[in-house]
This record gives sequence, C-alpha cells and structure tokens, in this order.
Amino acid sequence: MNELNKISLQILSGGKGILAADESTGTMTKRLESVNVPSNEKNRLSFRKALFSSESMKNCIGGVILYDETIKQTDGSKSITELINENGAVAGIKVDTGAKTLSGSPEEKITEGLDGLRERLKEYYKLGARFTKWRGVYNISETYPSKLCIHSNAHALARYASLVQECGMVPIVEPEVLMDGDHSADVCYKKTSEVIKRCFEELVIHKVDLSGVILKPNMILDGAKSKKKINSEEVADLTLKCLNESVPKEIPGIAFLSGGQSEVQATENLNLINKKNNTNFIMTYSYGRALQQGALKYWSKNIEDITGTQKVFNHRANMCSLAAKGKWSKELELQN
Ligand code: 5MM
Repeated sequence: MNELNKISLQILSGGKGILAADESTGTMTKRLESVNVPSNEKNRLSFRKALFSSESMKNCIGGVILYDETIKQTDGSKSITELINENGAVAGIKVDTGAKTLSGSPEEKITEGLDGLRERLKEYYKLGARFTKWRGVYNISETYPSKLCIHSNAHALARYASLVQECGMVPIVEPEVLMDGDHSADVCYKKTSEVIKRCFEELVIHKVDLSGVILKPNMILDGAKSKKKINSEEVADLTLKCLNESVPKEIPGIAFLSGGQSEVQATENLNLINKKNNTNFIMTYSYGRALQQGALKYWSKNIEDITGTQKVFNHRANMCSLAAKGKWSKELELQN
C-alpha cells in the first residue's frame, strides 16, 4: 500500500470522518457573530480547541481540516497539529485562497491559490499537515454551471492535487455544487455528475495517483428553494447512482460536505447512503456546519463551559460515526 493511500484510509476507515474546521476568518466571523460572540483570535482558537480535545476525536474524527491561522496557533507548549495528533486524528489544511469572480462568466466563481502553492505546501508539511483541501464552487441555474466554470475549476483542482501529492500529502478534491436555487434533485444529479466526471478527467491528465485522493462531494438534493423535496431514501439512491457512474474505482473514499443541511438531515442521509452502499468506496463525512452548529450554539451561551460544549460535540460526532457505518437511528439520536 502506498503512503498516500495509507493516510487516506487512516482518515476515513472504521466509521471515522473529517471535521471541517477550515472556515476562513471572514466565514468564522459570520458564524461567531450569528451567536453573538466577538470574533477575535482568542475566541476562534478557544472554540476550536474545545472540539479538537474532545473525547470523540479518538473514535469518530480521522482528520481535521484547519485554516492557515489555526495551524500556526499553539495550545501552551503544544502546536495545534500536535494536539490533533495526540487525540488520534490527522491534521489537514485548506490551501485554496477562496472563490473569486470567474472572468468570462462573472456570475460564477473560480477558486484561486495556485501561485506559490508548492512553497506553501512545504511549509504546511513542516507544520504537521498530512492532507489538504481545495474547494471549487458551482451554482445551478438554467445556464449554470457553464462549461467554462466546470473546465477551469477542474483544471485548478487537478493542478492543486498534483502539487499536493508531490509534497507527500493527500489532496481532498471538493467540487461543491451548491444547493441554492429552486432546481430539482434530477437537475442536481445531472450537473453534479458532469462536474465530477470532468474533475477526474483532469486529475488523470495531471497524473494524479487516484488511490491517494479523497473526494468531497455534495449529496444529490433538491434546491433549497424547490417546493418539492425528495425523501432520504431517494437522496441516497440518486447520490449512489451519481457516484457509481462518475467516480473511478481507485479512489479510497468519499467524504461528503453537509452544504447547509441540518445536522440531523445530514446524518440521516449519510446513514441511508451507507445502508444502501453498493460501491467499494468508504462513504463518510467531512462536515463543517453539520458537526459544529449545536456545539457552537451551546458554547456561545457560556464560553467557559468547555465540558458542556464537548458533550454536545461528542454526541454529534458519535451520530455521524454511526451513520458512516449505516447504524444510526432516530432513537439513538434522541438518547443524549
Ligand atoms: C468549513 O467551511 C469551509 C468554507 O470555508 P470558507 O468559505 O471560509 O473558505 C467549507 O469549504 C467546508 O469545508 C465545506 O463546504 C463543508 O462544510 P459544510 O458546512 O458544507 O459541511
């Protein structure tokens, strides 16, 4: 087994998933201000440290994605990557520099960050990162995502993934087709399939070793503003159909983003995907909001109550881990 494949499996196997704690300072500020906590370096670290040192890290979290600010912070004499490693997980880092207006199709986005990436990767490796993340963003409408958006983001994702592997780390490839809009799940299925297929075509052209890549896709859902909503069984069927048809078999695993679903919805859908999983892929989570929302809300009421915050996070992480094994139920969800 090659080293990158080994790291991927260490992150994803045995009901473990990924905690996406890589909010840029702008996004983290929105999250903190939404619960009336001032966004400063101390508070951002304090909330994140509570999660990284919680009990569920050992059995439920195989990897944590960090933001540049966090990977350079310390917990006393320990670096944050050491804290994460001590608690049983692999440290990762978001390396894109954000989604910017796509020239030629100004209503769409292209993710930037390739300039100087090789040097930044070497620095992150030294800081303890062993995997990375880059997110391409796609909107659905009658005309979008355009071919231009699909092709240019796939190209950037492939160049990124190739550089990351050269540096000895596992790239998470995240093409996120947003759930904004009133489109149907069928449209989401068609567009997501096109986006994912194009990404893998580019990864192959760029000679990326697929056995050392983690795919982080959206589930197949109706648009958030669509009047009709398919049920979780249909979400699971369409998501599995899409991934079976679009993802090369060499990929070790798939870790879904939650994309604005509620915590329970994202857990229930993942559970059904695993119950019905007819692929060879590990299917798990790489959730940001769907792992953190409850804990953030609790913490915001008393930011000194780390034990209580960890209790809320542990429950959520345990539920996600059960879902990654297809063993979650509504009854277990209520046992708290
Ligand atoms: C954690 O949020 C990440 C976005 O940060 P920025 O927008 O500040 O760059 C995001 O990429 C996240 O990792 C994924 O979308 C998954 O998060 P959700 O909340 O969709 O599960």
